[in-house]
Amino acid sequence: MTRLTTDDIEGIRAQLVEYDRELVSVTGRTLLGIGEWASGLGDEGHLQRLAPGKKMAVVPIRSGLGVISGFSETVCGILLHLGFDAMIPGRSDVSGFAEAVDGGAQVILAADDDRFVAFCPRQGKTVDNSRATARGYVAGLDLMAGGLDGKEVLVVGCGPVGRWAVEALSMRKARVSVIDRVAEKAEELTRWARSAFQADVQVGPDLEQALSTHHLIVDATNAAEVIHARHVTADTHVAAPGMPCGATLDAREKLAGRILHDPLQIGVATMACEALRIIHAQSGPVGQTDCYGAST
Ligand code: 2YC
Repeated sequence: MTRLTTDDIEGIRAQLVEYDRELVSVTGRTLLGIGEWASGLGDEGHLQRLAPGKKMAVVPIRSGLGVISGFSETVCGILLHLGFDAMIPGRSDVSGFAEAVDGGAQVILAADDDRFVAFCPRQGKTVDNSRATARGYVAGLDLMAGGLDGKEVLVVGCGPVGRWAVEALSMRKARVSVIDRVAEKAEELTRWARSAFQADVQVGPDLEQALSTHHLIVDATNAAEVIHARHVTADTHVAAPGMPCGATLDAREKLAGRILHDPLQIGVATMACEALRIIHAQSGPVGQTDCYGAST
């Protein structure tokens, strides 16, 4: 996913209550509810009973291009908004990790230039942001569209988010087509889907035709101006994770109420919910059957 800038994230914390209202109008659920739906925690509110007392930490990482001003604070603010006991240690990097663990954190979130990961040290497990973001946005599309079973969905962009979106869509029994500027990346993704979970994923036709014949679209590109107003009909719903948004301003106006897009929130909410399942599973079953049909 594209490296965020301070500008991308600066208003997020102050607008989380307003964003929840927007998400409820578009999907029927809040940020927490989408995270629960994405992570298989099922009914809204179940997680709230599990969240209190679960300590989380967000550790700033100075490697590579360094810290993004506001990134850790924004991630921490989203976790607090969801009801988790979240903090940022006084130190960064290894010292910050040690402080977090010593302080009893059961989930530690950290991002370098290549990956953003939630660590569950006691369980020896991790939650990857790209996979969680894909699952969160597919869950949101599922909620917007009233279910995806048997429906045709187009995934534009065959990078990590597109790959995990194909997995999440296939688990929800959607009929998936993928497209990428580099045709071989689309072909490779269909081969992986077939071998990894026996899904019959199609390589879409050219982009213009694919966008004109699909009403359910996941924009998993890191490009702007992929989806234009001419592609949008009254039945079109778009899930557009990360920056920049792939739908043009004109397209977003036509899509009002039928598009999901944010730089970080849905991905972090899904990471937190998936991490909670991991640490809670350690202490007895959660007792839900998740949206993937697996018992938890
Ligand atoms: O402030 C810090 O700790 C930095 N090391 C954070 C760098 C995050 C780089 N990644 C991104 O901006 C995007 C995020 C949406 C998550 C994945 N890529």
